[in-house]
Amino acid sequence: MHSADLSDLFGDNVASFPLNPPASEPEGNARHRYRTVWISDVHLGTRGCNADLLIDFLDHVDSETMYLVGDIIDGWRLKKKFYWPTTHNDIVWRIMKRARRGTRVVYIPGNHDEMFRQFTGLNFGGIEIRRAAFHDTADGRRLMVLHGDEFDAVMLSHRWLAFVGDHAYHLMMKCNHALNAVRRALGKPYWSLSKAAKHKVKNAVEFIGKYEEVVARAAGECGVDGVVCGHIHTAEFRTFLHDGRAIEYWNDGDWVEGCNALVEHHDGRMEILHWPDEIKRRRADEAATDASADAREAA
Ligand SMILES: [Mn+2]
Repeated sequence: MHSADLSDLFGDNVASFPLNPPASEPEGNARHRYRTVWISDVHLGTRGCNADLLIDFLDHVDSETMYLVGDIIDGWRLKKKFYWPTTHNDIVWRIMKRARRGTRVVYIPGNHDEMFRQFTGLNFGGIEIRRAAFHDTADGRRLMVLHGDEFDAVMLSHRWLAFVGDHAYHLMMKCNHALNAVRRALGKPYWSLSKAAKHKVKNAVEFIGKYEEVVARAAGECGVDGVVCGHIHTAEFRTFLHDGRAIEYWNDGDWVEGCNALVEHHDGRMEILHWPDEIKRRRADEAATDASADAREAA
């Protein structure tokens, strides 16, 4: 019975689940400690997940509270094709260890990991599973935390446009040239694919703007000061005026393309981290320290 449930979730590939113990966390790493960390849209179980960058993030950052704001595991994709490298195990392991070390970990499943929503209210290995949460910042703001697919029904008319990314746009621009060579050979007039694409990208930008407003207004209606969500893979901070009150909209981005996290400092100040930039800064600092040590040695 149990194995039937599992194969329903993972197809016929349960046997390929890695059984070797996860690589241990580097010891003595001084983690920068924040009051709160939010991450979402990790999409474990897909090739798109930037597991190495997320492991680096987890090895350098710690917090009193950590919110996992949905689409952490991609159950949709796993059902179709089993993909679970050891690095994805390492991430789950690190988060479990974090909970055991005393970080309050709140997991709010999204639409890609909605199978965990049935466990709302339960705790697994110290990880609280919630449908949504309220977070009080150090300076007394109350924020609503949810994944954000709750608004898909409202946004349905242009939902698909969210997936038209920059990359797809550039690819289309390239295709345009080839397409028109063929059209020319067939004696057909020039047709601008890129113009059509540009229109779609413009719509995607409009979609994101509209989504942010819809979510912020819903938070305003709930009487809170702001909202933290994920879902659309676009890290952003904006404020919207709703009934004369400023409502904060925070999106913590994703670990597929952006590799972003949202953090709250101990004074309540919040910041969106773009992790590749943080790594670049760290490397530069390390190089500077090495250089000054070399200079001292040479002197
Ligand atoms: Mn989602």
